[in-house]
Amino acid sequence: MNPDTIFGKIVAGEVPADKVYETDNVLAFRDLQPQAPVHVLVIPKKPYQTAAELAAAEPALIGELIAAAHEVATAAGIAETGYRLVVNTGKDANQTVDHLHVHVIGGRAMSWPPG
Ligand code: DGP
Repeated sequence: MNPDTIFGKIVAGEVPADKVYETDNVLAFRDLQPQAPVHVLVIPKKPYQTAAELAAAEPALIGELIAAAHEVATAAGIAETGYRLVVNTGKDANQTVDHLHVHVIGGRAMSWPPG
């Protein structure tokens, strides 16, 4: 757990965010630096640092995050055209905020593999 991140402050309401989806356990808001027409971050409200940490503590919540990501994609109109879920984990993957976040990215064609 890492409660001292910018995303913890967004959950606490101390920093504003453009929220698009919220439940008791999950929050989704638009990324400040969008990489595609749709770019939303889906986070657990509890400040788990990684997906592995969350999976070990609350495995059902992983399912809630993925379901929330699909809700976000559906609401944004990209569920049919396709979208990418990305979880950057650790330094080499460029995780810059140590509060687990699932990127929901879509609205344009994307290449593979990522750089
Ligand atoms: P990552 O590299 O996977 O850790 O991505 C972190 C993302 O978080 C990055 O795309 C920019 C976004 N971000 C950082 N700070 C803020 C913020 O204060 N508000 C919002 N909405 N997004 C942020």
